[in-house]
Parts: sequence; C-alpha cells; structure tokens
Amino acid sequence: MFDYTTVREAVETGKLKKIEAIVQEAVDAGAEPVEILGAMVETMGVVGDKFQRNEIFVPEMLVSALTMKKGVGVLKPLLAGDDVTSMGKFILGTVAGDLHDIGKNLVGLMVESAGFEVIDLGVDVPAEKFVEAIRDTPDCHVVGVSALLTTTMEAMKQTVEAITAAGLRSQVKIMVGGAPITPEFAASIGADAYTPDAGAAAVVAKELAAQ
Ligand code: B1M
Repeated sequence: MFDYTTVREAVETGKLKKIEAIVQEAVDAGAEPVEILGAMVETMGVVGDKFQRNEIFVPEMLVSALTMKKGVGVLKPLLAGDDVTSMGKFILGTVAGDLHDIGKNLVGLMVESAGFEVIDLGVDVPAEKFVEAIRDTPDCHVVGVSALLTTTMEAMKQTVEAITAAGLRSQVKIMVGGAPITPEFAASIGADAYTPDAGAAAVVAKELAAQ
C-alpha cells in the first residue's frame, strides 16, 4: 500500500510549489487517484482541527486549501470518467456568506464525470442568483447547494425558500451537502436529497435526473 505521508504533509504545511510534483509522484508510483484525493480530504480535516485549537490561523488554512486545489488539478483528468451519456445541466454553488469551495468543486468534478454539464455559480451565491440561474436554464433539473459553516446553513434554507417562492420548485430537484449539513436538516428545509460526499452526490444526481 502506498504511503501517503508526503502528500498529507504537503497539504498540511501548504507546500504550494511542490504539491503538483508530489501528487504526480504518487500517481507514477501506482497510487489510486481516488485514494490520493481521500488523503488530501482527510488532511483538510486535520488542518481544520489545528485551526480550532488555535495552532494555525486563517492564512495557513488558506494556503493548505490552495495547495489541495493544486493537487486536485493533477488528479482531475484521472478522476473524470468517460461517461458520455448526457444527463443534462446541473446548477451548483456555495451559499451566500460562505467562501468554502473545495468540497463544492469536488462535487462539480464528480457530477461532471457522471455526464452532467455543470453550471458553477461559485461561492457566496445569493439565493436570487440561484433563482436567476434556474430561470435562465429551463432544461436544468438538478441543483446542488453547498454550505460549510453552521452560520450559513440558514442561507441554504433561504435558497430553497427562494426557489420555491419563485415558482421554480417543481422544475428542479435540490441536493444539499457540506460538513455541517445532516439528512435531518436537509429534510427540514425541503431539499430532495443530502449526500455526505462528492462521489455519492454524483450517484444521487443521476437518480434525481432520472425521476
Ligand atoms: Co474555514 N472553517 N473558515 N476556511 N475551513 C471550516 C469549515 C471549520 C470547520 C474549521 C474549524 O473551525 N474546525 C470552521 C467552521 C466552523 C463552523 O461553522 N461550525 C471554519 C471557519 C470558522 C472559517 C472562518 C469563519 C474562519 C475565520 O475567518 N475566522 C472563515 C469563514 C469564511 C467564509 O466562508 N465566510 C473560514 C475561511 C476559510 C478559508 C478561506 C481560509 C479556507 C477555504 C478556502 C476554500 O475553500 N477555497 C477554509 C478551510 C480550508 C477550512 C477547512 C480547514 C477545510 C474545508 C475543506 O476544504 N475541506 C474546514 C475544516 C473542515 O472541514 N474540517 C474549515 C475539504 C473538502 C473536500 O471537504 O468542503 O467538507 P468539504 O466537502 C466535502 C463534504 O462536505 C461534501 O463533499 C466533500 C467531500 O467529497 N460536500 C458536499 C460539500 N459540499 C457538498 C455539496 C453536495 C454534496 C456534498 O451536494 C450539493
């Protein structure tokens, strides 16, 4: 089994210049791309724990995030599947007030690999922007909403409410996810599905599109 220590250390300590070579080395040594990704995702959890214990601060957390993004860039072509079936359009974004996008980007990558055309609205997306995008894309039937902060869970609720108030709820299925989100919370705000990770999001998106 491949030893992911170097990959983990690179993300944890923000080796921005070296990460691409380190990930490439792991790939060349025969490590599974999905396992390399898993090691990086886990390390972001370690980074978050260190932040919580005041051992590191926002700048360090940001450099780790940028390092992970660069590492994911190397894996992207290897993770993307060859699913040529067109599943339609998938509108995706991180809610208003929330700047976290690594998880959202992974969801976008996996959903795209599953055959969707992803319309990524980015981060800090106001509810109205989701509404506008759905209105402008009548052939979109699945929307993904991400939130990473407990304080922005409310914005997720408001996003679902705004889509409903705009009369667009029957056009789209709404999927939600992100570290503080639970299946119970998803159900309480009227979302159609909650998934814990990007891989599951791709599977569920396909199921929802087929409904
Ligand atoms: Co922030 N941050 N952060 N942060 N950050 C967390 C989330 C935190 C848990 C850290 C901690 O204290 N332990 C904490 C939140 C606490 C809480 O709300 N209870 C926190 C905080 C407090 C903050 C600030 C408030 C800090 C400050 O300024 N004092 C601030 C808020 C800024 C804002 O958004 N307004 C802030 C800022 C930042 C950075 C900008 C520095 C950076 C983000 C950079 C970026 O994303 N471009 C950052 C980072 C990196 C983190 C941690 C360390 C890592 C997040 C991450 O990328 N994880 C995070 C700690 C942690 O998560 N343990 C933390 C890896 C990623 C792959 O996982 O995003 O969870 P994740 O995605 C997963 C699943 O959640 C799921 O799939 C992915 C895996 O496959 N998923 C979905 C996500 N979206 C989905 C959507 C779906 C389905 C599944 O369907 C649509």
